[in-house]
Amino acid sequence: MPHQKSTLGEFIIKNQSSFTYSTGELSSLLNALRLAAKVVNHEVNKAGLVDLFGDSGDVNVQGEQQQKLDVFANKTFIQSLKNRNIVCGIVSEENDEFITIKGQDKESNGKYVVLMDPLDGSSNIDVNVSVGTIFSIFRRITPVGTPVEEKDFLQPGRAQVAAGYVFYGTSTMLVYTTGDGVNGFTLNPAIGTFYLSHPNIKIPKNGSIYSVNEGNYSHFPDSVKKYIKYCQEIEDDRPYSQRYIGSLVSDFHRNMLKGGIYLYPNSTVNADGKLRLLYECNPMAFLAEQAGGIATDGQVDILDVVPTNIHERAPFYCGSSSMVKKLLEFIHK
Ligand code: AHM
Ligand code: MG
Repeated sequence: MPHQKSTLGEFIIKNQSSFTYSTGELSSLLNALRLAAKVVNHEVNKAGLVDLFGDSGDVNVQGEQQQKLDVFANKTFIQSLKNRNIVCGIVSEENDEFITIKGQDKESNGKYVVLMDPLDGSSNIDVNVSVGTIFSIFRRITPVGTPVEEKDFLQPGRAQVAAGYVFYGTSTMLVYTTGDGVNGFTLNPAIGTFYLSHPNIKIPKNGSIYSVNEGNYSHFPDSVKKYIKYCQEIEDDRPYSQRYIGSLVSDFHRNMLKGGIYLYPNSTVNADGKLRLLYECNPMAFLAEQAGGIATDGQVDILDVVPTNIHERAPFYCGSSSMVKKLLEFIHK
């Protein structure tokens, strides 16, 4: 029999002992996410067959149309997390307010809070382009047994205990970190098991891809415009290739494996950019740093930003360390 790769379930258990004060609860939480990912994956893959494309008719807190699959993914992840008495609260892109979870004894006994974008890049669903789930996990700061409070969610990204994403693409992957490197697992759809396919991922120090919605160019800050022109110059290893899927998980994943920079700047139309700090930028920034890359809002590391609102946005520049440093030179000139 050929050598079998470790499964995600085995990997989670094996690494449990490396968490400080580990009691197995974080492992159980990760397993809840693993299960929900499989359910959502199944649904994403048959969306075209069962009338799951299109709008649900509802509008979320950002004023955007919610897609049917957004709603399904949101419900699935929330239910899976609720089933295990480990999480006391959830922030979701799809819910205006944070969700309080009470255990069977009606107390909020869970130790952790989860912040997530249950189906990111959802404008791509109807055209069969990859979408993803993004998650961020913190230990609560209020005492166990008391109701979860907003401040439990408003912690700087540096305090994350785990973060990751599920990538529903040509193959489905779950990529996550608990602060000890980044590991990627690919789903074998025939048997419904994630296998360790990308151990200890490192972002190449340099790359030749820049990813940005260049249609917004006229609205960008001058420094970012100049950096984009730099990427396009014929010099040394440039021009770089421009690759932009418009699905953060996919763009991030490609750049992490191949080397590159992702930019979603502030602009004259979006003063803080578009991406949400707590469930888009923070988890990606944790992964990027763990893989040897950099994530910044242009002034400070994303992980050091102190949030004041659960749905706040932040400019986001992330990827290969040399490329992000070069961009920062332009910003600070
Ligand atoms: P969403 O959460 O509404 O799906 O929006 C987030 C997405 C990211 O995945 C992607 O990187 C970005 O929005 C693309 O935005 P734009 O279409 O403005 O380039
Ligand atoms: Mg999103």
